[in-house]
Amino acid sequence: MARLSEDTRSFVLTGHGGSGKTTLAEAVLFDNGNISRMGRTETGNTVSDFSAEEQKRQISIGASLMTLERAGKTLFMLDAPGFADFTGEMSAAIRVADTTVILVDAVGGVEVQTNRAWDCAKENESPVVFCVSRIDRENANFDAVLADIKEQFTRSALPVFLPIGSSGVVDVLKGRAYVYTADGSGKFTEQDVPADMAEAAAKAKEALVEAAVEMDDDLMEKYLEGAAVSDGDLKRVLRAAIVKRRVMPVLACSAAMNVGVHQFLDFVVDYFPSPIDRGPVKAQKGEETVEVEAGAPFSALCFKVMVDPFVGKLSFIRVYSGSLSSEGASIYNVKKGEEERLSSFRFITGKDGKDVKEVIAGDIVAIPKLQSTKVGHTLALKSGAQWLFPHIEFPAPVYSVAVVAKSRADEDKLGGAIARTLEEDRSLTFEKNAETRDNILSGMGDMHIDIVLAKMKERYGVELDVRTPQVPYRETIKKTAEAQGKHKKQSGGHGQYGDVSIRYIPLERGAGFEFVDKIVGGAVPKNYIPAVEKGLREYMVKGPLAGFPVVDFKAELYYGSYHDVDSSEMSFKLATRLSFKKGIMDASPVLLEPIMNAAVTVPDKYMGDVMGDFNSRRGRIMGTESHGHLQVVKAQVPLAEMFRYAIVLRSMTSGQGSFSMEYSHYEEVPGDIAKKVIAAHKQEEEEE
Ligand SMILES: Nc1nc2c(ncn2[C@@H]2O[C@H](COP(=O)(O)OP(=O)(O)O)[C@@H](O)[C@H]2O)c(=O)[nH]1
Ligand SMILES: [Mg+2]
Repeated sequence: MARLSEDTRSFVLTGHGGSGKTTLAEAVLFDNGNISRMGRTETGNTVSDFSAEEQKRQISIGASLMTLERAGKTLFMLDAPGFADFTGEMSAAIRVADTTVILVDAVGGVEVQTNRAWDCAKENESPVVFCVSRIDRENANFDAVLADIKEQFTRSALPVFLPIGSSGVVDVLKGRAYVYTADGSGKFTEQDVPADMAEAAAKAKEALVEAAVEMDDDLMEKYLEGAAVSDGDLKRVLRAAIVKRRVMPVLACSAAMNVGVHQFLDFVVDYFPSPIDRGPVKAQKGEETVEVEAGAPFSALCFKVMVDPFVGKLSFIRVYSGSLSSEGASIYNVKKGEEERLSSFRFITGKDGKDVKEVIAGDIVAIPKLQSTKVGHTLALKSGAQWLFPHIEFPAPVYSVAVVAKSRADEDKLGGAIARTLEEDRSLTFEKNAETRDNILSGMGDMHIDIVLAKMKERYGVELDVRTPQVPYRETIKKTAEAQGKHKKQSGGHGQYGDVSIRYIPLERGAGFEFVDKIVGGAVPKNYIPAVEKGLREYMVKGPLAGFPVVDFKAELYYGSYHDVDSSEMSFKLATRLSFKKGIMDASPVLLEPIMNAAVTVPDKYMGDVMGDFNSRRGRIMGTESHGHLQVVKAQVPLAEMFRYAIVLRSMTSGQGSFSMEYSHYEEVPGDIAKKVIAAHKQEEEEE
């Protein structure tokens, strides 16, 4: 029987690292009968954390997909990583799933990554379901966490499950209790709500009814007149309220003890929106914004690419409209305007896949061996839809290292290995810095970079050494100076003669370089003037102060002399060099360094530490903002002080801080520090 979009449910498990997402995914698979025993993150045998690096580090690194059948529905469950280093994987998964489940630890409450997941769901207008997790832990406090969620995020967070200690949950909608055996088998009995919870359960249901009836005027009127709301009506309006983010249900579970997971799954089936409930998706057709309905011709978005050493490349797509059979021989990449051979569609569960003949709107599947399709590309049929879904944005990297191949053999393999790694990991960038000549690998943190390097070694046999990148310092001048340069050589035969006088004038920051010809009366013949300018452009790449590019100055060529026979372009270039060196050194040269805009998000209690630390890094605090009990500190800080900041921030805040950073401008390096940089550079030159 053909599947229907109404019967698909896609959701992503998000939350802070360690809140129990991967364990919940495992329990879901176990309770649904997909696996016969539950793996654990610690023992590296969960379905979701299947890569070698995930098993070694006992954390999720990539968003993994699991597909299951439940009560006639097809469920696509994504397990997103919770560490800040892998935020990009999380945001791509939130983008394509129809519901965002945010796990909040029953002891820890709202943490930094919880906040990120919330922000990202909001940006994507994604329905949100909270799940208070690990309720079996000592000091677990459902009420306190609920209050925290309400205060930090939204008053629309309304409990649907109430934990019965750590032994079960009350479903307040059904008015029933589900009490589990203590052996972790997931066996439970349905019971009456315990007497001491009856009042709380009734109140919670009342709050849900009150919020949900607002979705239907007639129903609300009846309700206000005192009529009871039928179960059928309540389900309908509550579903509508969830899609519209008017109600954000709060569930509870202990995945490790397998408590409440059956009820979680039932709630997914009954209340999570289908793609039809979510409604049309915005796309761009030429200049025009269009709304893509599920019934429109086939279209899909690639949100993840994974290179499996055995299977090869897998492109993960979310289908937004229409349907497509794998018997159609090709698929069309709208972004690139290229057709690709379509081999098969695969339903994915962890590292395993199963071929499916047809995909429909709402499906999340993988396609093996697509060549040119990258993350963010829209797929369709050549004869069909020609719109583009908005590109998937990834956060800008905040941690950089310079990499050097260990051997010649490593160097030869580097290019190919990097290209393949970049394709899989959109939070990673690789570029050669034109000024420092460093090969810079940038990512979201030191853990991210470590993992990338480990993968490159394991998969492609490429070993790289890592260094702190060099700061791309620059040089400039602070006052005007004039300098003559005279090059004269009489060593038998043809002589050499060039003579220029140049004025060096400071320009404002960011102005670059300007050359002005002020020669009158042919003191320097017209045909030699280009050689002077060319010489300046060549020499300014390596300034006389410390060998860094000289910027933001004007050079006025105002006088000179020549020799009828001995002058040449080369002589004038050499004369220019003499003038340049002397002129720049006489014009109060200074070093400039790149200044970054940094924004750090931390819980209140770390704010003082963060600000103090910025002071010790020559930072300037530009302002602070508060979001609940999180504070955002904005500062301008020299790049030279920020290379290891990701590590510093983590240890300063026990992993609860996150930050972003972008280039702002160049500024003068303070004298004492400049002296050190210049001395270090001189020493390097002597050693060479
Ligand atoms: N006490 C308790 N521990 C749990 C529970 N779920 C997961 N854990 C443990 O918490 C740690 C992190 O779990 P994991 O599922 O990897 O968290 P994730 O980072 O959110 O995917 C692991 O040591 C799990 O065994 C739970 O329900 N109760
Ligand atoms: Mg995990």
